[in-house]
This record gives sequence, structure tokens and C-alpha cells, in this order.
Amino acid sequence: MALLTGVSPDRVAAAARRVMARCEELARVTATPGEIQRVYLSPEHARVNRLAAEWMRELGMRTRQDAAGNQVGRLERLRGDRLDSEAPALVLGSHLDTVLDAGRYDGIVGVLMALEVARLLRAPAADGRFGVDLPFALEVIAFSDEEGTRFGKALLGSSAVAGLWRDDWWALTDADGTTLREAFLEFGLDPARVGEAARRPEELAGYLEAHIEQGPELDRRGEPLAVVSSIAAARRFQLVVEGEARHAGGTPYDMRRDALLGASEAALAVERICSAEHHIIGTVGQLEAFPGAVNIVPGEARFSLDLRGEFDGARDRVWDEISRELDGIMGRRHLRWNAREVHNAPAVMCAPLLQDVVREGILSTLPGGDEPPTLFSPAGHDGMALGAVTDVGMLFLRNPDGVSHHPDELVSGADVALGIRALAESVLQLAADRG
Ligand code: HGY
Ligand code: MN
Ligand code: MN
Repeated sequence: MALLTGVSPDRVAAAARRVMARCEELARVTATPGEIQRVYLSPEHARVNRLAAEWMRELGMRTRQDAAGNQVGRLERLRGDRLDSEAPALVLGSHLDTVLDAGRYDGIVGVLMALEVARLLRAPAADGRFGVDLPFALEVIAFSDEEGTRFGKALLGSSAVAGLWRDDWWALTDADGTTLREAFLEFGLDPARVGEAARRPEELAGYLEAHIEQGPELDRRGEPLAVVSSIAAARRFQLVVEGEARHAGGTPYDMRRDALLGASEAALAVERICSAEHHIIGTVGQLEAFPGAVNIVPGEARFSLDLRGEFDGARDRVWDEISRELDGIMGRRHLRWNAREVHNAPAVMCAPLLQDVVREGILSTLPGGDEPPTLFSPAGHDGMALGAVTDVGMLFLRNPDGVSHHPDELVSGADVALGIRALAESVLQLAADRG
């Protein structure tokens, strides 16, 4: 049953148009002209936070940039005519950072949709009165680092909010050798205060996120929206293979210890092992040879491994299998190898209640429609961290052709309109349950 009454289709369509226009506006905030690139603690991060804060204030939200650079906006709970600043908050959000040469919507569309949901439900109307009376405060958080593009460690912003920050992260470095600690200081944040970003479970009523699917499933099924059941268990590694750099002309094959060939064979083994498994995906996305000269047999190779699975146990078993395979490959080639784990996030189940409210929310947008699909998310999301402090629910939007982490990434304005309505309905369903 639809609870969002009195909101005209025109108002929702205008909200979706604003989301699409703002996605374009944010796409222009980039470190690399002609591409979209916005990493943690960069000048572009500061600029999009300022824009998001402006848009939050326009809705009557109290805003702050938290101790980890996340941009937060809050509408207090309304009790009759009184505002209750102690009420736990339902958080709506996603991230504003990007991968390299990114699309316009991954993360961004979820933040902007959250703002429109807040506008539909709670923004002061022209007469100065607030809208629907909810049994919780409403917060929108634009997370500062989900992708981990700059420091190799994903979910830095949401980990801070979830109280999962670890001191050994301060020494992480970016490609220029700047440490995370130095980047905090350059951005104007105090590393000693990062703990202040952490939220306690009792401050939160849950976390809901809308995100593009980043896969082709909804497009294939001709469905606009899905309920998310769980978010993948992910591990990321930086691997080093050591051999011996020698003359490319003078070194016969039986004397070579070519580190790049070892790494290449490892990448093929990752594909072979993972593709034989259900819901396990492994990707070697970076590979470099050293010293990196045309006439030198590579003495060292470095590569990354991103390994995801629906369940932690299956993912870990596959990593063990890959490790054994690497021992064999490197042994045959007289190479040494080691791996440093840079990210490890367990699978996060979306809370059954929040799956239900998202399902109800989607159903109410499709009158007489069939049950919406429920999908597992192989892509990572801020909810993976938030799950440590509160219940998490997610809604997926159709992503034509499943193209994501690429400039051609798409979502349609019509699907965004449906998604805004479904997310607003989900909030009201949750309010009805909690109220
Ligand atoms: O890499 C991911 O899964 C996500 O898009 N951050
Ligand atoms: Mn992404
Ligand atoms: Mn994302």
C-alpha cells in the first residue's frame, strides 16, 4: 500500500530531473579535465562537499563535515511542533568519491536521491511547516571515500562513521608517497580526532542506500528496481613477484627468472579458479613490471587482486586455492612471491526488515506489479561498513548494459524517479513499523 500520498508525479519527476542535472554538475568537479576523477581528501572532494552542504542547507538541514571528511546533513525528528534533537537518525546516503575515469552515477546518484527523499518527506514547505512526522531524525551522509582509489583501502569514510578506523591505516600512501595522515592534515582534518566521526548504534535507526546495480541483471530482466539481499565479501591484495632482471638479448630462456611472466600466469590462474566457482569473482586490475625497460627481462612484477564472493568462507577458500596455485607457478619459474592484504570486508546481509521495507517501497511504485527481483551485490558499498553499527538496506537501480566504473555508465531519469518514490516509500514503511 502506498503511504506517500499527496506527492504528485510532477513533483517526483522534478526531483529526478534535479538529480540528473546535479550528477552532471558534480561530474564537472574533477582532477582530470575530460575525465571524472575525485579522490579522498583532494581539492575536488572539498568542492563537492561544499556543494552537497549547500544543497542540504536548502532543505533546512543542519550540516557538518565530520572528522573523516564525510558531509552530513540532518533534519531533526518532529514531535508535534517541537524538534527532538536526541532522536536516533535514519541515515540515507552513498558516496561522492570516484574511481579513475569514472562514470557520473556510481555513489553520486544515491546521495542526490537521498536529498530528494528528504525534500519530499521533511523539507519545510512554503508555509514553513515540516512535512511528514517521522519517528526518527533523517540524516543524509555523502561518504568521502568508498572506492579506495587514492590509498588502496576502500570504505575509509564509512569505516570512520562505523567506528572501524584503524591506526595502522595512517601509514597508507598514495601514488605520490603522501601518507593518509599527511593528506588529513593537508585537507584541514585532525588525525587525532578521527574517532569523533564514529556513531554509536543507539544514535542510528538504520541505513538505506540507493545505488546503480553495476551489473546487467535488471536490464536483462527489464526491471527498473531491485531489493538487495547482501553485499559481497571482499578482499584486496597487493602482490609482488621477485625474479631477476637480466639482459633481454643475452639471457637464454633456461636462465630467465621473468617476474612478469610469473605474474601473468598468476592472473590467468585467478580467472580459471574463480570462473569455476559460483558467485566468486577475482580481478587483476593493476600489473606493473620493473625496472620496466624494453630491453630488460622484468626482475620484479607487482599486481593487485580484488576477490569477492557472496560468502566469506567460499571467498577465503578460493584465496587459499589461488595461493597454492601461485606457490606452484612461482616454484616452477624460480620466482618468489608475497601478498599484502590491503582490504578485508566480510559479507554484509541486508537486514530482513529493511529488505522488506525496500520491497514494499518498490512494490508501491509498480501498482499491480510482480514481486521485484532480489539481488546479491558483488560490488562493494558503504553499507558494508555501516553494517557494523546499524541495520542496512539497499535498493538497486537498473544500470543499462551493466556498464559501471566507466565514463559510459548510465541510469535513466525515469528509473531515478521510480527509485526516489520507492526510497521515500521505504522510509515511510519503516516509520510505520517503528512508529
Ligand atoms: O569496487 C566496488 O565494488 C565499488 O564500486 N566500490
Ligand atoms: Mn564504485
Ligand atoms: Mn559505489
